[in-house]
Amino acid sequence: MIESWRWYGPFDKITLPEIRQTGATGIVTALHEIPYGEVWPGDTIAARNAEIRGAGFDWVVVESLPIHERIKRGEGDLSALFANYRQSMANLATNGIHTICYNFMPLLDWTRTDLAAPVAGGGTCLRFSAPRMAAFELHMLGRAEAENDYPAEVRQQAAIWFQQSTEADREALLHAIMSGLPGAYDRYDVAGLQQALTLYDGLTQDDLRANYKRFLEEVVPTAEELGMRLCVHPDDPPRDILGLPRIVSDADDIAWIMDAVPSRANGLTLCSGSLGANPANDVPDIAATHADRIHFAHLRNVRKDPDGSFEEAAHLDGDTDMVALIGVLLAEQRRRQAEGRTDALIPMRPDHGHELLWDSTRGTHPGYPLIGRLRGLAELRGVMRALLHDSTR
Ligand code: DNO
Repeated sequence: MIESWRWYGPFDKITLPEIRQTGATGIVTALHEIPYGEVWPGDTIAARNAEIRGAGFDWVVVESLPIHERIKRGEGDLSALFANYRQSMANLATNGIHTICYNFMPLLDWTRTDLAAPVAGGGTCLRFSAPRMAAFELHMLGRAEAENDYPAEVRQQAAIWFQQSTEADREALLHAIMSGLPGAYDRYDVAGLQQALTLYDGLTQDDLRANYKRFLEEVVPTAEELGMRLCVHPDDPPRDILGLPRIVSDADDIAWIMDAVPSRANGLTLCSGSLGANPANDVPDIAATHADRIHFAHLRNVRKDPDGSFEEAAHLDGDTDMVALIGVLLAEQRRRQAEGRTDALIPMRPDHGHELLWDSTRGTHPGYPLIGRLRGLAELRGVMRALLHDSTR
């Protein structure tokens, strides 16, 4: 697999020379500064690519070329947005970049309720607490329908948390939830979020699926012509949230997407952490089912609680059998190599990591510290090397 590392570009607190020391060879990044829906200009892509290559890496995956919210809502004349997406793809292909990760979550990207939950032995991790999320939805946002989304015990704990919470606790909860909003510029307060949610009123899962299929039909033929691989990132967490429908959460959802436009260019980012947060998901099994459509892997682990809460475990701990999963991905690579494919190697990155040692002094993006991810990469590398070694004996 191609060992890669997510770099947020020139504003990332972690520099490319530092990333070199992790042993990663691929960079995963995006032109984060370009507003959603606008074309990524060829010369801007070329300049970023030159910076990455100059530091000794390949830009192996774009994460993400984001999809404008109007496409997700199916709102108005979308032809210019589709054309812009295709143009960005063409500009990337011209620069030799052929793999694009994106998601189809309405409004939100990833969601956590705690950005620095303590880990036994020291360090911190990202955590999703169902009671805190329920407290936010029911008591801070005032979304009455959320009553139906949480079991009675969770609602009860939510009420207790809210009653005991201080202003600062509630601020921290809002901050944690808002940290997962995709755009660097969209950060809502409670009133702003209520307002933003009204744009999605009445949007059902079926509507979202129809809008998604339309997007795929608009862009996948171009991806095929350009020799590109699109790979959707699963929902995180894999469940409806804030009353917003989600359609990339489980095995059935992924089967639907793969069938909606049956082309290799319509592929999957196998994110073991996102899928692993749903107890119904057998991640190695999902990977095996869709192996030939996996173009990128996010490897991380979660430990789940019965109430729907989960936290990010160390990469080889937690509920997902990481060794089995890597075994599936390596078998798929061997299959591709046997076909003589030049794109046989699947880029992987250690997804997220605990904040360890002096990580907390660096002010990096939540989930993206240097030492925690370096530990994750080193552990995953060990598994990959051991399995590869076994398969060649
Ligand atoms: C979080 C990431 C996601 C991912 C996007 C892909 O850490 O895995 O933000 O990049 O959902 O579009």
